[in-house]
Amino acid sequence: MKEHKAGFISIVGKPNVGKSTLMNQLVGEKLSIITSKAQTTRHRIMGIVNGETEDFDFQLVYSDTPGIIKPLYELHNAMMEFVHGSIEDGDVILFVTDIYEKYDEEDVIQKLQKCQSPIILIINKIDLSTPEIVQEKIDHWKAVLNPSLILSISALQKVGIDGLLENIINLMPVHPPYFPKEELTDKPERFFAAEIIREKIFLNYKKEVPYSCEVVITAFKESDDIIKVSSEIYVERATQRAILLGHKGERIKVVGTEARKEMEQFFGKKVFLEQYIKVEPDWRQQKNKLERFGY
Ligand code: GDP
Ligand code: K
Ligand code: MG
Repeated sequence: MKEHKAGFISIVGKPNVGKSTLMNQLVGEKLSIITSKAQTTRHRIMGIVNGETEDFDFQLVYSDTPGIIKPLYELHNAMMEFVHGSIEDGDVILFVTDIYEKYDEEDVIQKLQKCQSPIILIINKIDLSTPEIVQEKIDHWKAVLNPSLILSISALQKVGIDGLLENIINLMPVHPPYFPKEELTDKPERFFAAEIIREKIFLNYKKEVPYSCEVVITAFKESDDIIKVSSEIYVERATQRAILLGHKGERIKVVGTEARKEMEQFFGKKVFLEQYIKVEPDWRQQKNKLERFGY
């Protein structure tokens, strides 16, 4: 019998450095939504990978997390709780930075310095950089954090991912699996349906509107050949509802079509999608409303 290794790998870092892109590459599935906007990821999302090497079987449980920010809303406090929980649970921390990152991350560094688990510091987006700049970043991070390992990668172009994977597996403790071997994630299908809609909203609207939206799946009924999904999109103000709808509802229709197509790919089945837009004043500021939305 081979030995079994298993552990939690927490992916943390500032907004937009490529955490979700990296998570999806490591898991081999698009579990986490990706946009060029900061604060797209609001929850801790686990992605589970099972595999084997010559010497042992393994289960890697990755957590993608929201980008580290200074909280402005009650929602942000809940998001940062996911990040702190992740750092505390991680057997290995992947601290993701990119070649643009400004050196103003005191708060994060303090938290990481106290962390007992090994930290792999990742410099992402090297496809947009030069070896000289990458070396500068490596020197900087050695000086301020001195992590167990520094790797430079391009999550988008899959450069350096295999090397990273090898290092992660090496650092995993001997432990039985935490999740059944057929499970891909800790989140239910409804969660992904809502996230897919949220991503399409982020991609189709500018400025504040996507940030004011929350998506709730009110029905998810799967039969042999189709999944019927009903969703409610909450905004904070009637004006945002009008923007979301667009003239004669044309703009939200685009969101619906894009989301339905992606759901069909994700679930491998035809999807019928319903969308309702509702106003829930100041939901981002109110604890009881956030709880209802799962924060
Ligand atoms: P997160 O906020 O840290 O989760 O970052 P995302 O994964 O959402 O990515 C933010 C933006 O950076 C998206 O537009 C990605 O396509 C882009 N991105 C991520 N990784 C890379 C990379 O290696 N190279 C380049 N050029 N862009 C990347
Ligand atoms: K992002
Ligand atoms: Mg993200």
